Amino acid sequence: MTIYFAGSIRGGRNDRALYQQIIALLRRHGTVLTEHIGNQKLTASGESMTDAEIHDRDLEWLRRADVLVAEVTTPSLGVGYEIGRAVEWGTRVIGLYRPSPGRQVSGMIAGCDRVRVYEYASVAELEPRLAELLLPDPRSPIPDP
Ligand code: 6K6
Repeated sequence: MTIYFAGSIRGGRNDRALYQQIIALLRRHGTVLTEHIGNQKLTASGESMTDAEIHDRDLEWLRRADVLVAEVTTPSLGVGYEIGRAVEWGTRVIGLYRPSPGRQVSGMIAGCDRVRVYEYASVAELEPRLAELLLPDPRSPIPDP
């Protein structure tokens, strides 16, 4: 299984250690195309590629992925955009969200019937559920061709 993991970069890097842990779990289930998202050294301004190169490379990877796993707790325009493109292409999308007081996932994500948002409190809780979450949801509508 080819997995595209999405997590906030310019939206804020507070969760990057968590992204690393999730990526390590995902690697047990397939190839993760975006391991750099959890990289401690990757900052909002820290890569030598241009924005256009990043955009084009990431969309090419997303196009190849069987599933998009998006950590949506830290709101990010880029992650929202990737979710939108994946939905448009009929790619399976799993959102991972850690609820906290005063926060809510965007209605455009939580309200999209092609996105499964799984609420979790810790990576330890996520681990035993991951295999099941990565299975196609039989209730999902068949994507448009
Ligand atoms: C270079 C210059 C500035 O930032 C960089 C490195 N940036 C990125 N490298 C790789 N993927 C990126 C980068 N910026 C955004 N993305 C993609 O968008 C990733 O796949 C993330 O899931 C998502 C993060 O979007 P923002 O809006 O939080 O940055």
